[in-house]
Amino acid sequence: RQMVLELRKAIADSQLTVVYQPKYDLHSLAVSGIEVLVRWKHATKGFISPDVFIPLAEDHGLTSAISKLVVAKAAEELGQAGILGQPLQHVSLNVSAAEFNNADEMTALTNFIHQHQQLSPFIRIEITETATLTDMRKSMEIIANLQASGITFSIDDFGTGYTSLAMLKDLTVDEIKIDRSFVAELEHDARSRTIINAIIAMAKSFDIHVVAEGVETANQLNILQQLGCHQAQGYYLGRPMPISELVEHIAQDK
Ligand code: G
Ligand code: G
Ligand code: MN
Ligand code: NA
Repeated sequence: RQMVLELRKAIADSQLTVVYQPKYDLHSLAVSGIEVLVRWKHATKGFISPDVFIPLAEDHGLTSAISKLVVAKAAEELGQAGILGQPLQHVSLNVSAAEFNNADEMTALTNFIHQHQQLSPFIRIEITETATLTDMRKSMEIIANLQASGITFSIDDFGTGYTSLAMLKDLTVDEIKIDRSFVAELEHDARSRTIINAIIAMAKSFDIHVVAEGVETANQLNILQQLGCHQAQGYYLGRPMPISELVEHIAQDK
């Protein structure tokens, strides 16, 4: 409807911008990665959440255009800021299920990423756990193609689906992000702590990097550190922010 037209126009006119949420290394307590998150700055409605417009984009075949815009914007801003590699080791992008399950679109995205040579070595792609479910064999192939080109792969919202364990068995993932619902209960619920502990132990034995998402308190951070989690992300550590704030945020680490 009206909103789809506006979204198409927003894509064409570059009304979409990106923000960056820091990911902290729990050993050094310094920023070691970021997640890139898209924002729609609407002329009259203010910022529209991706929770609203990504599903719309999925329904109208606009996700690959959005991904390209996000990559181009991140390449420009991060390149100019001079923080790629030092300190950023990973730049994570969210790719939606509709795009991930389309092999041609993933090939196009991979090629587009590699056109940005400063950025491409750091790119990590996040897929929500449920997005990989539709066809496990196809997912394996798509992930293998990404990895062959040097792009690493992460499972977002890990633990929320019904196939978490099957995924660890069959997919060669580089990273998992423990869903924030487990992190939220960490302090008061021994069972959540036990689950996180088990996820970390299992991931480590597969040589998979573990990130905890949704860290909102110092206490959660402490517990995650004690459990040996590699990296953490959340409002306590840093909200999604524009590039200028990210640069300041990183400078304050030192
Ligand atoms: O950043 P925020 O909390 O508003 O994100 C809401 C949802 O939108 C999250 O599930 C997030 O993964 C998703 N999202 C954010 N940026 C992008 C993007 O560039 N592409 C896709 N496909 N999803 C995104
Ligand atoms: O689904 P995904 O993990 O990609 O969603 C990313 C979004 O999660 C971020 O853009 C941000 O809006 C939200 N987020 C990040 N940190 C926190 C947090 O500590 N608490 C909550 N409730 N949401 C967070
Ligand atoms: Mn994510
Ligand atoms: Na997530």
